[in-house]
Amino acid sequence: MDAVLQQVYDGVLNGDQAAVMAGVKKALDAGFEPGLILNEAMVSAMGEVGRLFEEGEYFVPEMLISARAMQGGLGVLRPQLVKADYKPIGKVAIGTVKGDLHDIGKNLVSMMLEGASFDVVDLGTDVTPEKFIDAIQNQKVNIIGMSALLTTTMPNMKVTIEAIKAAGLRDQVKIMVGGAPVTEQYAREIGADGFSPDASRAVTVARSLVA
Ligand code: B1M
Repeated sequence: MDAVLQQVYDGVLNGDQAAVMAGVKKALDAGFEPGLILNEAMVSAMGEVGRLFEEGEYFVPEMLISARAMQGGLGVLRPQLVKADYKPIGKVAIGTVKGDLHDIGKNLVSMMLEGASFDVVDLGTDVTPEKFIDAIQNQKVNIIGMSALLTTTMPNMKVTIEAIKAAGLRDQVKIMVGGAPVTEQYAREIGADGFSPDASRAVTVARSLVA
């Protein structure tokens, strides 16, 4: 790996936010594509953090400081990922489902959607079905996006869809789901309209949902 990308990778792995932010700036100045910096250096380092956690070498505090370091780098990358010529093609309310605090993937999906000219309402983390319903009723969104990283919070996607149905709003929105444990089959089973395994394909799916 190129030295500057390695600096970003190591910074995420070691939870060194300043090194990640400086490394991302350097990589952008050196002409690296924002998507390449994101995937080769940052997302892959986060995958390694997960592996070290599984092996008992990293614990929650290490995961947390790595996540903060990655968020710092995303802050620097964001303007490059989001296009300037903004003309919304749809409105998406997105959040992590109730009980889930993992927001890095959700933030990436939001950025990519903004970059693809969607208006994005970020509902944040630990979002209750009521909050999603409120967004449909009061923010005129076309798409609800739900993210879950835990097998224990995934079922709250189904709970939210059932609540949207019970509120009589299901035909007013399309529902897109994603997150590491979520699969296409699971998305179908719970009655979602779309699934994406990553942030860039989330844009393709969202486009097809508003087409
Ligand atoms: Co947590 N954590 N964590 N964690 N954490 C995982 C998810 C875990 C797999 C680690 C492991 O054991 N290997 C494991 C889950 C196991 C399971 O359920 N099967 C786990 C656990 C157990 C936990 C706790 C329970 C730990 C504890 O307290 N004992 C706890 C739970 C907290 C909670 O949510 N209630 C916890 C806490 C945390 C931190 C707070 C420390 C931190 C999160 C900080 C933050 O997000 N602000 C954290 C982190 C960093 C991770 C790992 C290491 C990295 C997650 C990440 O950011 N990945 C993770 C291990 C791993 O994933 N390898 C792990 C990078 C991100 C870019 O990928 O989020 O998958 P991802 O998003 C992708 C796609 O999934 C997709 O696009 C994104 C970009 O391409 N996508 C969508 C995501 N949402 C989408 C929505 C869409 C479409 C696509 O449409 C709407």
